Amino acid sequence: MTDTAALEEDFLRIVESDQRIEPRDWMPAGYRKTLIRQIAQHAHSEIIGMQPEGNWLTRAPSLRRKAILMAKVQDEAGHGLYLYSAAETLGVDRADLTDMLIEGRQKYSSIFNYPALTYADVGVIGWLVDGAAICNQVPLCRSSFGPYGRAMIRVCKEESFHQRQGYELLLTMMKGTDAQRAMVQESVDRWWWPALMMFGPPDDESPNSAQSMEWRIKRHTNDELRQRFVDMSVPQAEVLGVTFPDPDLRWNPERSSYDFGEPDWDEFVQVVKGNGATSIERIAHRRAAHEDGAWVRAAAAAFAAKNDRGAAK
Ligand code: BYC
Repeated sequence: MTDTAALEEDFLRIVESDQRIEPRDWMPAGYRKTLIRQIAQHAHSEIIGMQPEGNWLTRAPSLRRKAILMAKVQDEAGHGLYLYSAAETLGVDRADLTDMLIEGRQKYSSIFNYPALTYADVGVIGWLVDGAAICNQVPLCRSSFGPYGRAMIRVCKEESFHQRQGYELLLTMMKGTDAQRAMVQESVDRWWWPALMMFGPPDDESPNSAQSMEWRIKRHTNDELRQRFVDMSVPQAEVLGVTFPDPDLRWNPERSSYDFGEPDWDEFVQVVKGNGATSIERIAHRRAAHEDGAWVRAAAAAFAAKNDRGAAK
């Protein structure tokens, strides 16, 4: 057996016995590449994901709502940072990943290319977008790559709080006026299908799923998680008193699950290609924030260099 074959065998034994691969362990080049792609895309999503809600910080309807929203948006920044750190353990540099994002060479979640038009959107993003994220990310806590799985544990705890704050905001609005109830329903109508698209393309069009599942980076297919999310969300919508904009949505007693319609996959492809309603604005905003922060990075580097010189004396 060649050295590489022995290493590969050892790697698969670790993965298949549900132990963790750590940064210094040998790993196939494809495993490293897939993880960098997925973790970087995930980190970028957390950072770009601050924008739709961050947009409402100055217009929150009360001090209480403003404090909650500020905490949530800051949490998303934290998630981005844990994830960039996890990616760095694979030998990439966060600065390079940021460059790839702002140059359009790496993706971020399709969901953040839709605008947040009303304050109900803040609630619906918490309920459905963070809800979909939790559904997707809880299994990632058992991902075979140690730093990613461990980052996900903390992220999921915080996302659960985000989901509940969104639902609580919507429950409050639904107990309000007819106009507030209509605002919630209109928001649900806009976000439902994009939330379903967060899980990625259907299984038969998902090029990465099979290999990622074999390596236990992913634990479920895109369609399995989408179904789980639909089943979880319908009873919550009933309690809230809203409906989902899908005429094909109905309980299927044979499968003990809800049947549901097909998302518009052409729209998904367009959004992922950068043709979403807010795609240009999101990247332009991220680029401007990065450029505005150049002096902070330069000052931090100068400070660190000065300390290093002091330590060397
Ligand atoms: N949007 O083979 P597939 C949050 C890409 S942030 C854009 O199925 P995979 C939050 C995919 O990358 C939550 N692109 O891929 C933050 C691949 O591209 P390549 C973000 C998508 O990786 C702030 C191609 O399509 N969560 O919660 O096996 C405020 C083929 O897809 C999308 C994560 O990032 C998409 N929706 O599975 C509030 C979770 N879907 O090969 C909330 C971690 C697919 O051309 N990521 N693509 O580069 C994952 O679990 C997996 O990467 C996915 C896709 C399930 C998303």
